[in-house]
Amino acid sequence: METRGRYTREEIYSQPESWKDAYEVIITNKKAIQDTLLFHDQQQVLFTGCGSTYHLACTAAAIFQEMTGLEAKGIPASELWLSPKSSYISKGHILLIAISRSGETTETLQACKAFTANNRGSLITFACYPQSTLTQLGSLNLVFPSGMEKSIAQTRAFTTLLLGVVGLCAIGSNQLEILDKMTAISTVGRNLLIKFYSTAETNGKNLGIDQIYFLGSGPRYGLACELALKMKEMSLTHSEAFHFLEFRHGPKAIVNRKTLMVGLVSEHNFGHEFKVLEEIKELGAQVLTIGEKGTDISFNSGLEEVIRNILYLPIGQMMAYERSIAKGLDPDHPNNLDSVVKLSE
Ligand code: F1P
Repeated sequence: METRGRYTREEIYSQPESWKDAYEVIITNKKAIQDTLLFHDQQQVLFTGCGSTYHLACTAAAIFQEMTGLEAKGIPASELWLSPKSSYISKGHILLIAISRSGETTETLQACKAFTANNRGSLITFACYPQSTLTQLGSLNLVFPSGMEKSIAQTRAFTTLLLGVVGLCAIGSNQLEILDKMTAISTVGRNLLIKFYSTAETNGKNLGIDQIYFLGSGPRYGLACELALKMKEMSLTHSEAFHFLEFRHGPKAIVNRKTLMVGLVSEHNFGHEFKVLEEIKELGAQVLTIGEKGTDISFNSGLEEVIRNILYLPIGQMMAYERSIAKGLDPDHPNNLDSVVKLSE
């Protein structure tokens, strides 16, 4: 029995169960979310985090803006902390949503403390660990314990917090029908992991590949960044993320026969996105497509895009896990990393 990566593997496979608990957290806090979001006239909406949770912040901001029509931006917590003038508007009420698995990352805590001390607006926090420092800082603190993890690289935490964010956006935009439909995601996720396990394994174990790129646009750009980070952390592979059409503007030069291109394909820009992938294939790269239908890995979920976005993650995470094992590494213990970055202040 392989013991390397056993926590990561368990965390990846248990995601659909964890999503159910996250949904309950959102339902329990529905009124508090409505009160916090609707009470003020927000002049600026920012999502923040570090590493994985920064990528989540980027996806969250895109979803928030799509659903509410209000401008929103994802920004690393270190920028809010160290470069507040270039991050915040100078006047007006700001909504800051801070996301952290541990609730203990120094930059995130520092950014939130300064935000509150300077009376900049409302702070909502998302974390997985009850009693962590971050959960004491917001006007509303949402805690998702089912996302807690033993391994360093985030997998279950990321998607669990993402589901929480989608719930918050559904409530904030008063699209309560989206909230109702979110209950279907766990079953779809479970079936997806079973059905496409071998595709993830085959692609992950292919050591003939030495560079892996992820393409995603709109809310999927943050997801593409997160999957590239998984590849780096777990499998020490050169990996980057790009917006689909940006890939033609330079990055295309690095494509060769050892390239795997993973496309997080959307439904409404399917045609444009597939053209990019076809060009990359002609250059000799291998291409793997993930999307609702007509792709190598198809969700066939029938769910709204905002809900099914979460489904892009598990297969990419599995690929990183399999590649790590195939390279003789331990996915639970990436090189040079700790699960939380705590800086001496
Ligand atoms: C964020 C984070 C992780 C990363 C690394 C260090 O932590 O950057 O994404 O994998 O292990 O910490 P958190 O603030 O979400 O707990």
